[in-house]
Amino acid sequence: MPTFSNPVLPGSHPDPSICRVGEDYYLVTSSFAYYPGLPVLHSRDLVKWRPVGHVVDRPSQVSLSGLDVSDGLWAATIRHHEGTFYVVVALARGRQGSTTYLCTTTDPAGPWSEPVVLDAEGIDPSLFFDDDGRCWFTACRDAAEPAVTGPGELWMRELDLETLALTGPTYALWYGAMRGAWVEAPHLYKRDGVYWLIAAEGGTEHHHAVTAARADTVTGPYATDPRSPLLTHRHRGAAEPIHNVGHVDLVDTPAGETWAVALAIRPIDGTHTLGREVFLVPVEWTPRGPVFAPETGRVRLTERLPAGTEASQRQDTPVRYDFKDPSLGPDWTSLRGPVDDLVSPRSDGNDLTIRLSPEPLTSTGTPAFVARRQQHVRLHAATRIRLAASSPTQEAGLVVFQNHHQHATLSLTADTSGAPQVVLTAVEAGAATRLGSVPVADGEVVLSVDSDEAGYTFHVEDGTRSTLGSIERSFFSTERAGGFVGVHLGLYGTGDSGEAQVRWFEYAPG
Ligand code: 6LW
Repeated sequence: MPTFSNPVLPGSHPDPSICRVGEDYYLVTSSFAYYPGLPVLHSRDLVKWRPVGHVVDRPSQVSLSGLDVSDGLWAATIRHHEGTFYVVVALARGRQGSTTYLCTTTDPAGPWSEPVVLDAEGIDPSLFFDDDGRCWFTACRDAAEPAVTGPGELWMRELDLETLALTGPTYALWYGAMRGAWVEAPHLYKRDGVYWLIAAEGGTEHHHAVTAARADTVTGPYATDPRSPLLTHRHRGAAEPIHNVGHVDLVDTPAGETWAVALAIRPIDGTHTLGREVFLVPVEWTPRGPVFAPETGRVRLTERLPAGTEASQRQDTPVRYDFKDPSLGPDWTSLRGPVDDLVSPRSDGNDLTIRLSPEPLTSTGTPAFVARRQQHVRLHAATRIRLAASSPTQEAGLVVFQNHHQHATLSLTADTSGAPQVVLTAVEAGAATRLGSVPVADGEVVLSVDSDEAGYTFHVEDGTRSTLGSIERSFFSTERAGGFVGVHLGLYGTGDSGEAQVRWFEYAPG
């Protein structure tokens, strides 16, 4: 039987939402404080995905400034109705709560509209278009009753498609099957006349689970599907390679199958660094409701291909970015806003210029920083860079970035006498520790990092190769750093003045 490999989107791509138009699937994932925000990916077979754009690609749309890396754009839902694509998303601002936005477009590659603010409380908004063309908005919010931890109530209001405003009464739909905590990620589907409210419960970590309720009318009452949880790996032991399964969205294929996209992680010795990834799970609709992974009851690393698709596999090939194009391309992101004035390919097609900026990586502003997701635990990343630094306050180089409080830099800089050197620094909980340094020759150096299950080892090559040190893999894990994101690998420059030139950046899965 032809198979594919899960995850279909490795690396930090949490909270997937999917829709289909004809033969085309579109998927969005959370992007937090990374910019541009809300990547939109396209596929014809559910297995191979290509980034086509972002919902948020202009600073006028939303402000991410001042946010922690794991705040920002959370858990969007994408839907298509009569030629228009709709995305609803919550912008989380830590203790200051969240704002819900709606963006629309006729072309998912963009541009998407300026966002409309919806008068909606809570997170994880979703939309459901009923057969009569009415649109129903759902989300989760804190419940007054019963007392639970985190969001505990799924609620609904109609969305007026003319005014793009919520209208009419608010319906409290459901408090979850487990009534424990964090009933979230609601999506509504209709099958054979029955409305199915499918949600996540237990929180996005080990206890994550998919649960469901059903109703005969869209506004309820909803009754818990007693088979809940319908999908979870929380009962599976340490030998299970995939954990924290939940937050599903369902899509029907032209061949008549249903598949779910789910988030899950691949921990190693109890910690994960790549973030929450997208897994594809077969679903069968039965008279009793949806059955996830009907043959095995679990999400698998190797799964059968969707019916009607040709042999398909995600690509795990090395990439070398040589910055010949005027734009960096879809793999790269910055923090909280555009960095065109700080990090840009040179107009002559040679090199990427990084203008050093005083904004440190530990700030909640927009440092001179660009990065791409780490999508493979085993990996070699390298960059060829030059910087005429005259003091230790000028630095540029490679960064392994978990968040603004937790990262490591391998920087080309100068010592106090102005002689060039390369320094390895680990930042944990915002405090920096220098792990190693080595003098280097004037001119270009190659900075590199090798990552595997044990850790990250940092090298410099200036004619002679030196190893500056290693950091254990769990240092960069979500378990240690907290938050919701996976590691990004990138380039940065800090200082009051100066420019670094980057000849290339290489990402090679090993
Ligand atoms: C998201 C919520 C969650 O809004 O984490 O999966 C939040 N669980 O559904 C951020 O990704």
